[in-house]
Amino acid sequence: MTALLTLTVLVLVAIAIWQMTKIFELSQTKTEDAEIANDSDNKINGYLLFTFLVFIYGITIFSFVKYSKMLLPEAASAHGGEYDQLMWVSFAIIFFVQTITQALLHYFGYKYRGQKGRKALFYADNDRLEFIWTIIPVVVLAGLILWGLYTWTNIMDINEDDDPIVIELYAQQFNWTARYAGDDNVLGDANVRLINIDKANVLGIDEADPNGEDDVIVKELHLPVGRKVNFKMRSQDVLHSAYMPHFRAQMNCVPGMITQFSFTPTVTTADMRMNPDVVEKVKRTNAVRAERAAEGKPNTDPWEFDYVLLCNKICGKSHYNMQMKIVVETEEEYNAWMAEQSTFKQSMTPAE
Ligand SMILES: [Cu+2]
Repeated sequence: MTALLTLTVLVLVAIAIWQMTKIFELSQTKTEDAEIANDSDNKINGYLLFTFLVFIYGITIFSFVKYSKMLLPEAASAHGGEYDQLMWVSFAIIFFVQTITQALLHYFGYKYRGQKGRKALFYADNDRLEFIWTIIPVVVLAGLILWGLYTWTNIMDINEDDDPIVIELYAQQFNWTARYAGDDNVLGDANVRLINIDKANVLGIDEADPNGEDDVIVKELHLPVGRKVNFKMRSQDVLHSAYMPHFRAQMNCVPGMITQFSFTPTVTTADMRMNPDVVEKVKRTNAVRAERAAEGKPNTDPWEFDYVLLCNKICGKSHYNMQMKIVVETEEEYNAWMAEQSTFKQSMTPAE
């Protein structure tokens, strides 16, 4: 807020100075037409172009150095590598083209600046040049788009092969609930109209549907490593988006319909905690928290890395904190955890 105020004041002062300069100029008797740029004006603007070029290159390098550590660690899902590769190749191409075209743009702006006596050359067209600068983007973009489509089709191919676990992710303002399909691996029918808080039926599971009896409702998502998961998303109220950044997964949750996403987690939480990038990040975060603790501020407990499910649609005032912990573990740990959970039938409060 202080920064915004300072900025506003600075802008207002700049406008005031500019206006005063104009008044001063108007009050002077004109010796020459000051509104027409002369050679020295053009030269100054030409050099300013170079200064701006140095600025954008500088800020690019600065951002790379300073903010690269903010990027996500290696992907923790089977499809994540392919997804990252596509993104990095796109980045590299954009970066390469941007660097060269900006230099050319600013250099020519300087080289052909206005000069007394210089006349613009009328140059209709050059077929060869036109061909080159059309065909190169066509080939590169076609390649990227085809590769992207191929990757997209691979990632979005949701099927029942390889015995996936079926899990529902239920979104509401402002929390997540997960529902496992249970022993039969079939989710019971559900509808928001069937929600019955008195009977602890928070997800509106159809009590008459036998498939729902063994469903398991939880507030922490556990996934066995290496096993494919088919997620079915629902929303109770508004648009939400189930975002699992470490698995490179995101799918909108739309009221009134079921959306799907499928992936196979490949790295357990325990292994990801040993990833060098994650170790670094935890260290940095905890250093900040230790500082806050020293100043007597709240929220200073040391942080331990965990996968998270976040909401990625601005769905209301507590959107920022709409999250659920995800634990990726071995098959044995997962089975042991699942054995402790109670089914929908067991957890339902009998009607009085
Ligand atoms: Cu949300």
